[in-house]
Amino acid sequence: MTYEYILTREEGRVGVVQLNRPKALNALNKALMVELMDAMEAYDANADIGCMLVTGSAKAFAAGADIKEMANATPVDMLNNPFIDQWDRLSKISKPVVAAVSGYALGGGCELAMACDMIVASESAKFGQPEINLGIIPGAGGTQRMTLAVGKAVALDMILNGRFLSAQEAQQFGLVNRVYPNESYLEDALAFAGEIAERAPVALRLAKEAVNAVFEMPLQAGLNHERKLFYMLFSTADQKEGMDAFVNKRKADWKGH
Ligand code: DAK
Repeated sequence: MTYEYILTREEGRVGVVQLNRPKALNALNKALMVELMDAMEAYDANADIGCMLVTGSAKAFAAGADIKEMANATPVDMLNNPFIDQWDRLSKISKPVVAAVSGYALGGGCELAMACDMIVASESAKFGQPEINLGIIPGAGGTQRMTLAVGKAVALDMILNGRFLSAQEAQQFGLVNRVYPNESYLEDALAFAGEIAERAPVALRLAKEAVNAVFEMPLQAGLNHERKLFYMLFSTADQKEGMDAFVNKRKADWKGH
């Protein structure tokens, strides 16, 4: 499959999707978002892929939604815009998704990184929700996910005041999992995603589902849900394989079912 705005490649069991609209700092237009989701859904359905890595360029993960594309929009244009539907597709991806951020992750770019499961960053990464400077507010999860990740004080500083977080600050506040040197961040991110990708696929999928339930359910309902997923894993070959491998002091050979 060839795309106009993204590049895809497989590195072992990692499906890499690289945003590739360098002249516009990877601004997220409608076509790019559709391509991104087509590629991610294809990797989600591919048993040879265990984890996805979404990345941009060294200068920009993504500088936001395409301002030029929406500058003259009416409310009804925005309502009918398939742009937002792509974010719903992203929330249905079942495999783990890591965002590897270098340079700018602003507005919708920051929201895209946060809609992934984990974020790793280069030292030069900058996270921001500067929509206030355009007379709007975040519209793809920024007010919610940023506040859940970093807390109200920092989130409001970013959203009301346009404050950018450095990679180090983002890690300190709990938005980012790892910060890597600029020279090696992509290799380091691939190694990070590669370790996840080698793990038992069904357990990975259910672990992601269980953690995400925290944001949807009261505690007791979440605990009950977790327990059912836990029981379900005892029907998999991989649970038998993982425990047998432990008992017999050998490396597990995951079957994926
Ligand atoms: N959109 C379109 N083009 C962009 C862009 C963007 N977000 N960001 C950069 N570009 C373009 C610039 O216009 C420029 O293009 P040319 O002039 O060369 O044609 C090129 O990329 C290089 O940018 P600069 O010349 O500005 O580069 P600098 O290094 O000087 O500055 C910068 C880099 C990242 C600080 C600056 O470009 C910047 O401030 N960019 C805008 C950042 C921003 O405001 N982002 C938030 C956008 S609003 C929705 C849900 C969510 C959203 C929308 C809808 N729905 C519910 C439907 C999200 C909204 C947003 O993200």
